[in-house]
Amino acid sequence: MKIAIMGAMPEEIAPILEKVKEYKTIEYAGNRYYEASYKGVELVIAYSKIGKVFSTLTATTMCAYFGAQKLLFSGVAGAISSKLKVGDLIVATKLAQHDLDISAFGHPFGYVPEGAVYVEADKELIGLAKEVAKEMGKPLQEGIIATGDQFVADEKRKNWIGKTFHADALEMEGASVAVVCDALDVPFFILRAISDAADMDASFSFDEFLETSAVESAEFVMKMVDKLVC
Ligand code: 3QA
Repeated sequence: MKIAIMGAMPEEIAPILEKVKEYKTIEYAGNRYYEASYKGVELVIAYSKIGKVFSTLTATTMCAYFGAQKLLFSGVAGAISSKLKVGDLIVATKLAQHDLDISAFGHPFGYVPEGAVYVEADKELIGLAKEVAKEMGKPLQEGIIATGDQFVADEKRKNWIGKTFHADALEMEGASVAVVCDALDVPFFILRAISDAADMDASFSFDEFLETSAVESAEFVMKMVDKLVC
């Protein structure tokens, strides 16, 4: 089995590379991919760079070029739900693109013809995550994640996204990764640890908590890999 572990920023995959210790670096399409063998399974690890376009490229490469059969995303997110505080973990049940807008033609936000507003994540992987959370004694929230090419640092924008998509958290890569995996029939899982509240203090909070929250998420994802292996 080959499993892809993806992040958007170097900080999001650093704890994973630390854990696998030995890996081979492959350059492809302007990015670095790290191949490792871990407890008998093959891993391909990469950060895409920020946003929907780069994450689409990386997710596609991991699945279509490297042949990953499952994709686990690990990273940080801005909270929309007041139940999510810095460091808390959220797993996406489904994802939407909050900045995809042809509403001028009467279509709902996030929708384009032949697409869908939401892409659903793999239920088995979410089930596995619940087991992991229980074993670790860590609270894990489930919810809708909204994705767009925008670092949201504005209460009004955040509330609009929350209301329009019933979203609990927001980030910049999940929904594009979801579209790729759905199209290529690769089960996927998007996990995020909260780094900020997407409000006027978001950039400061993000800078302060990026590393620690990225570690929270990465540790959980590696526990998922351990479970998938046995
Ligand atoms: C944005 C990162 C991108 O990969 C999405 C973090 C956390 N809080 C968010 C928010 N709005 C949107 N997304 C997020 N990730 C970081 S840009 C700063 C880069 O600094 C999730 C996320 N409020 C680089 C150094 O200058």
